[in-house]
Amino acid sequence: MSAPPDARRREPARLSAARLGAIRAGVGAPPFDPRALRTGVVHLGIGAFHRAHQAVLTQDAMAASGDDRWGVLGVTQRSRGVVDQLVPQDGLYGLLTKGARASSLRVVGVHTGVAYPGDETGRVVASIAAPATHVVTLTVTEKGYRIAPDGGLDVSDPDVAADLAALDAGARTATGLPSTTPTRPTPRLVPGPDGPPARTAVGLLLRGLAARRRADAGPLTVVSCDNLAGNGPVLAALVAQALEHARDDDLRAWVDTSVRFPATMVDRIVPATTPAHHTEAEALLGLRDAGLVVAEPFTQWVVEDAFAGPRPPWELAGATLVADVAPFERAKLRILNAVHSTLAYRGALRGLPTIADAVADPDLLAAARALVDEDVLPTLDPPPGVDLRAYRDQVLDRMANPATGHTTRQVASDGSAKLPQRLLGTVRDRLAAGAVPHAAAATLAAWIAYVRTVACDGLVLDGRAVTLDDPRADALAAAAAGPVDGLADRFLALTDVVGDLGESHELRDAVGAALRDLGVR
Ligand code: CS2
Repeated sequence: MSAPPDARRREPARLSAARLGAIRAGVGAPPFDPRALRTGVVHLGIGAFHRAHQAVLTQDAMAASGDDRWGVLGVTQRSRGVVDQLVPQDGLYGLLTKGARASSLRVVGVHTGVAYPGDETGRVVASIAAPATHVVTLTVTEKGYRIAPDGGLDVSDPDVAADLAALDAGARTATGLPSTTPTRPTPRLVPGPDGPPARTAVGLLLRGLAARRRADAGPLTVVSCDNLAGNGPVLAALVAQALEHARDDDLRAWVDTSVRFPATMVDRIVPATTPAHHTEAEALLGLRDAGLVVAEPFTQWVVEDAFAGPRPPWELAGATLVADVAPFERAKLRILNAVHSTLAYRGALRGLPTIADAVADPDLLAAARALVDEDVLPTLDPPPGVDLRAYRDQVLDRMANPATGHTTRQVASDGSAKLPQRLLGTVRDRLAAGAVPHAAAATLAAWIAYVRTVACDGLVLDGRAVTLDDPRADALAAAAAGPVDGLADRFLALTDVVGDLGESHELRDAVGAALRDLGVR
């Protein structure tokens, strides 16, 4: 005889709008009815970082202002996974904040929908083109921009090529003839909501912008929230390049006058959500939550005050609107993100699973401080009101928080896309100033040693094998293999990662020496 249902351990019900009333006391519930929100923002890249950062500030801004126009259509370009997590929950999810001493949970409810363009490009394009939408935000990670070695759009990337080929398909549909006759630069029709799925963020944006212009839906602001140096201008240039392919002067002119791409600096440490986080959050919430995200308490958003039209009042939620983001962004990338990478590679090489473990290792802490003090600080102008040494200490303190469980393997991923943004500018500036950047070279060496260890010897952290998680994994593994003599040179010959830095024999020597110091053989 089977046990009566009540005697079995029952799974808690799943978080959803209908169960908002069941959220336990002590857990922050959305301070408004999420079902009543209107959509004013489209966000590309609805991963954990967005959910723990811009989404929270948007919720707080709406709560503080009573302005309910800023619900967010979240778009996931990588897989349908987030759709399956969030749609059954009506877009609701928990944010578990892990301070060094205390945790807290709140429920975020700003997403009016979640879409995967593989299935629903049309819905996303139509939403970007809707008059009520005024802002598109992006967190697609460094590699999501598909930047070529020359800084432009990587047209050799198959997904970029597919998105550009969709323009040709559009032209054929429009005229009944192929548009490839070289002597006749007819505009290519950018496909509308009915076109094939867009595969890249820039491809999707191009489609959305063209549809918005066709719909005469008014100006739009596109806000990159990724860790790219000059993220706004970089994205503007990539879109401009995609527009060249469309050969549509009217569209180009409209984008020039009606679309703005402000720069931003975003900051919050968001570790991957683990089963232990789910257990902890479920005990607090009393509901199952497949969309849970985790973050440290600190959060910061500095946004260039250059919008084409209305925007959420993010300053009411703690965002700082400034005329020039560059000094903030540069300091954050060169200090926080570069220190993170140093600790991740060196920590992983010592078998340390978390960033907090790495900060607690006196040698690694010294290496992180040396990087900042010797090589980074001489390249920075302090942002207004910021003491960069105090900022360095605050950053190290945040990283020492053991409660987040932020792993070295997570930060170590995608080095070939991250290091050009966070480290190589420092190297370039130091070399230009006639200095040999030994500490920055040591970080490059730690990356190379990490790649070699993972690709050639195998590395196990916390009982799990590490894989080489990088868009250029094959090229990196090829450079890592072979004799240790010439290892630095082989990596510094990867011009699509390091540009022309390999021409500096001082740098090659410094990286070679640092590899020897790390005991690479
Ligand atoms: C980290 C960042 O994974 C990484 O590369 O350096 O995600 C970092 O945690 C954030 O930029 C903090 O704002």
